[in-house]
Amino acid sequence: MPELIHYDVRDRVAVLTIDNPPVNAMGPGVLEGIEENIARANGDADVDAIVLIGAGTTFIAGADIKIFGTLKTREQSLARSEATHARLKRIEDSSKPLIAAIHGNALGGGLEVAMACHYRIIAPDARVGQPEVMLGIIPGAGGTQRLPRLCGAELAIEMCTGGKPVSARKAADAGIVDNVAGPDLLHDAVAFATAMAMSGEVRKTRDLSNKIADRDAGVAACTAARASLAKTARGVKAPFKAVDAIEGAFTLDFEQGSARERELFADCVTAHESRALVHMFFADREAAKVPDVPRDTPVTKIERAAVIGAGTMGGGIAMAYANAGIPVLLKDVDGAAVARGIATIRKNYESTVAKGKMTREAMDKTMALITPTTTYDGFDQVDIVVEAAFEDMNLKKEIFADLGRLTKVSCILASNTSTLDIDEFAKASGRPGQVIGHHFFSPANVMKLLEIVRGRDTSKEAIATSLALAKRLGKVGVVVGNCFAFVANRMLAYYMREALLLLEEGATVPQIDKAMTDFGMPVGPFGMQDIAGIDVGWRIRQFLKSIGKTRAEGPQSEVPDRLYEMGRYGQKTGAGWYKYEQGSRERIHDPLVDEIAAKEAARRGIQRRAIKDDEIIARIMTALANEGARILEEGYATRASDIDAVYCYGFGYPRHVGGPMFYADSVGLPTVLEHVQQYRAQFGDYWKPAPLLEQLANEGKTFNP
Ligand code: 3H9
Repeated sequence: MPELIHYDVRDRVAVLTIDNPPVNAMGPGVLEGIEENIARANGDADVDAIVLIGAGTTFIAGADIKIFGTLKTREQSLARSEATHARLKRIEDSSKPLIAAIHGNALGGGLEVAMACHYRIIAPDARVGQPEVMLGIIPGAGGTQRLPRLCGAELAIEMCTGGKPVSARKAADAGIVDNVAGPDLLHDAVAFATAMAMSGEVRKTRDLSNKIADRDAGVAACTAARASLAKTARGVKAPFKAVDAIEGAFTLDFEQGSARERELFADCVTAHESRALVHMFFADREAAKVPDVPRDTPVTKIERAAVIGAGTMGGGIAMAYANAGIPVLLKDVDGAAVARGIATIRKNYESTVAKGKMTREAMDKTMALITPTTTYDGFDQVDIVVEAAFEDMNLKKEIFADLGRLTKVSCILASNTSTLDIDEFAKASGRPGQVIGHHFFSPANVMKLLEIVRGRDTSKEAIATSLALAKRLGKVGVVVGNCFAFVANRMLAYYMREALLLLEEGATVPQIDKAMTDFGMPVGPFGMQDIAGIDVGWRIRQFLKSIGKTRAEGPQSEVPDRLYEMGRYGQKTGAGWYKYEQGSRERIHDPLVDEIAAKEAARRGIQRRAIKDDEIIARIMTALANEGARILEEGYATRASDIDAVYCYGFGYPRHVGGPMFYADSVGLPTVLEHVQQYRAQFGDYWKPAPLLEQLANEGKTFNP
């Protein structure tokens, strides 16, 4: 087994270097090794003080997240947390001064180890945080007790409930760390350790009382935090548990507070919320791995980009590039179209500035990266072009033929199409290896999903470059195959089909939307269409009709067509699935829509009935899982967790539920299969079970291994 902790002595300071690539997570042997080496240093006559530092790019990224999957029971979780608490206490009991030297990240258990050291010094660009809530848990190694003792209630609550790391400067100002180092962290840490050895001072965080002295203020901060979380943390429990644990720092002594933290930690680890969020943590990272595209595949460096089409999507894509600091040409057919696009972009940035989320200076700098144009001048210099023109095959073929001639050979030619076959324009470009789908989601500068569509001839380099670029743009890139509507919209079609059929069968628009928002979706299917525009959906249906396709198998509800014919396009026309008062986005139930649905139901011979919320969730989720299974067996997604990532980041499916495939796994595939069979008997053959679903259910397996 490789040595996880290296022991060196420099100027009578023992330097313990944690070496567990890639992020020094606290896997088996790490914490044990730290403890053993601290004991060694304490017994080493040539050592006066100890520095704990990480090898590679980071200090410690926390507990090894894979371990949580092995904790099957509350007792096992409790035992794990107890063992870690005891070990950190022994570490804190070092009689020689112990200094954590933090670079990169000290996250979760990593910060908890650092806080069990007597002092902390940090590199200027490093960050510290307690991101456990992102995994559905709370700090389980004393973080909720030591952090408030260093920085007080407010920041401890913010860090443990929000999960966002804080900068070195903020950590120093708040008292979480003692010193910000210069460019040579180890040098400064050794000097700091020497000074501490001379003073002979050993300061244990658990003995500090200054920042927790005001019990009433601490309790009041926790009460206020719970009230605020009740509005913002819908459907999740971990942030509330974190507050409960932090309150213990103010109302209990260290031992009792720690015991309470362990109990709350154990409650969280085995809950569905944590299982789902841990699944999503790995889903995000697995998505970047494409079996036949090795990690060392060469990538094109993207230094300049161009976007064709300055409409809503093109403008958003240009913003995504500019936000990542990449200069981008924004081309449209005439000056007026480009000017409109630029005006919209400016308006978007202005509103970010008005909300205080961006400075005007940063806005001006970012806007300056976007160059409007109506010609192909400069396209020979760019490393990538993203085409976001109208969904018209002939137009796209022309554009790709132009791009094939005008851009440099290494330039990636991406299309933001959501419905067309990218192999067609790949052919037209004459450079099919460079052509790839980059399907952004609206608003493209905000939504985190980038569906990377692999065509028949797309090169491995183009795929690897797209994945690296997605990360740079702050997106989760998921590589999918070139099937009709790709993965995200293909799944969405089944989600919408069921919502519309449920409406015809007797559920109401607000009922279906509420069932889905209670489930965790940010907005229900009808509210979402009112935002996107019912006219947009109508145009897509007309286009599909023209190429002889439908969005999803099964009956096609015509209720949306009736709304379109009435000019009810959604929020923008003051009416759609809901009514809206002038200038307001508040959704008001419109009985007229129920009447239209009832008429359509009568026309199709459907007997209307009262529908329970449970049926709404089960029907919609079963439709998603069954279609997901088809996508998997047809090979258009690499793994089930890729589909989970697509649905979470494309449409806001709740991460704490884990994505539609993970949800199906947690319901149990035999139950999902039973639902499909029952619906088939009740509604017709369009509810055919996907063979993969049948196979896995019969074998007692799950979509996600
Ligand atoms: C915790 O600490 C609980 C405690 O309170 C105590 C309980 C008793 N474990 O993200 P990247 C892998 S909970 C295992 O692409 P980056 C990751 O899967 C933990 N593996 O790199 C990937 O593997 P692969 C609290 C981990 O540079 C590789 O490392 N801590 C862990 O973009 C590279 O990761 C957190 O939640 C881990 N802890 O970002 C921090 N972390 O290459 C989680 C990473 O095979 N980590 N991996 O796909 C992060 O936020 C980011 O990884 C970090 C680096 C910012 C550190």
